[in-house]
Amino acid sequence: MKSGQLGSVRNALVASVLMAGVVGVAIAAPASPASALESRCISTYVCLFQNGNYDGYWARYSGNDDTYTNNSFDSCAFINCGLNDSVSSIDNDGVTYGTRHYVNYYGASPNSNFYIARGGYKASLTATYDDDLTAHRWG
Ligand SMILES: [Ca+2]
Ligand SMILES: [Ca+2]
Repeated sequence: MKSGQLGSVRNALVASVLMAGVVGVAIAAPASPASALESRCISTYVCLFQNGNYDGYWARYSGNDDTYTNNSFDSCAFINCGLNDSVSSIDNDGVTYGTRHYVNYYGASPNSNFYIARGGYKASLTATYDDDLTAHRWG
């Protein structure tokens, strides 16, 4: 093999390694909420956000809430922004339990719900849950 050929093989190899690196970054980027949340969602809390991608007003809970009726997001409590039927993303920073999130008040039947394991998060919610959550429980 001449040196020119070796050079182009090497260049092709470098290009494919760079491509692999770009793909790897593209896959990893959108998932983790850690950097955006660190100042708001802290260990042992579940954090509820008004908008997708952990944006907008937020509320954090260390306990259960069986109905969000009349609740406001923590970050705007004095201007009375409703928490009920407004949550669009969630970060569970629990260290022991996950949380179950309900469309209606806890105890209603039927009541669509989903579970987020401890340390889990959802940057967006499906249409069934987006802007419809009314309660959550740990466990
Ligand atoms: Ca929302
Ligand atoms: Ca609801």
